[in-house]
Amino acid sequence: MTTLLFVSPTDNSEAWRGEIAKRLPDLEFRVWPDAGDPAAIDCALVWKPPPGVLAGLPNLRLILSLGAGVEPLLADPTLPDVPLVRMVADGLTEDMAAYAVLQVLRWQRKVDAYTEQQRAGVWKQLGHRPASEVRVGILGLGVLGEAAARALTPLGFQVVGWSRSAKEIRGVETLHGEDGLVALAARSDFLVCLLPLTDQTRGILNAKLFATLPQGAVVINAARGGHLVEADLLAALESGHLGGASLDVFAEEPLPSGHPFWTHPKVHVTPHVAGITHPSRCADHIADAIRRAETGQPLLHVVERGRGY
Ligand code: NDP
Ligand code: OXD
Repeated sequence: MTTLLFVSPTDNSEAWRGEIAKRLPDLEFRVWPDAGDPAAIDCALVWKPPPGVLAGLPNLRLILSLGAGVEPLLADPTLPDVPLVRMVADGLTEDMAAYAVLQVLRWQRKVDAYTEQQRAGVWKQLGHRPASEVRVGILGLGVLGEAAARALTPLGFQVVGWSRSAKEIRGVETLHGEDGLVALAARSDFLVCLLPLTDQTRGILNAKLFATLPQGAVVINAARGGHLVEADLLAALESGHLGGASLDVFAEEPLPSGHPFWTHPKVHVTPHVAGITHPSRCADHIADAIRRAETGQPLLHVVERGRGY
């Protein structure tokens, strides 16, 4: 029988307790810091645990991440060397695909401009480019990037995606490698970032990449704040080269008050909600991983620590 320690400063432990109990009634669910005997704990379900907490569990054999992105965990040098399974669940994937569609449509269909017109009582058609003439580039073709691509193609958008290894996705042009990145940027009216944050991807949304984007392009970052060089984005918006940005993630979260993004007329801010780990929609994934660990079956979605995702 598994004894699980839940460690998260932000997630609702009682909601998770309830959803996991429905699936694994025999599991013992403890919530940090009330860990009881640390030697009894064999599994941890975590989001941004304080560094060192997991190292204090001598019999830990499985770490389950409440997030899809695991770079905060990998940043802890004391993280125990046991399998680390990241969050891959339909609920989260659907949420992220919907966010990508929402943000592309809000700019393409001029939602903000029409909202302003409504407030002013103005009836004026602004026109828009048909989806078939709009090119969307997606950085990262993993679980979330592929789902975003699959959600955008039926709407008629021309979708091109970029990954580390070569990929084939029906209806989507796929590129990889350095050259692939430049080719993708050159033909992205919208650039959607869904990469993991690693040493290779940190700061990838920078002045050099922005210069390659077509005039008026919009940057959508739903991955991590560390991907974006904020000053470069502000400069590209000020110069008029970029047409706007939708940002869900930031170098510092919560976004500090007074930060220029809060009031920038071309920046749309959301508070890290693009893909939410709803307990009711994501507990199946957690229960499946625990059952696999208990019965010695191969684990799915294990992080490759060497590559950082
Ligand atoms: P995956 O691991 O499934 O996919 C990552 C993709 O990025 C893969 O296609 C991978 O290529 C590609 N990639 C990684 N490194 C490189 C590189 N150096 N060059 C080119 N491509 C690269 O991750 P997910 O899709 O599940 O999640 C992506 C990220 O989204 C998470 O890491 C997290 O940071 C963020 N996220 C944000 C949320 C929010 O609410 N804002 C919610 C959930 C996640 P390959 O396929 O070749 O390995
Ligand atoms: C995640 C996130 O990585 O919520 O899942 O950002």
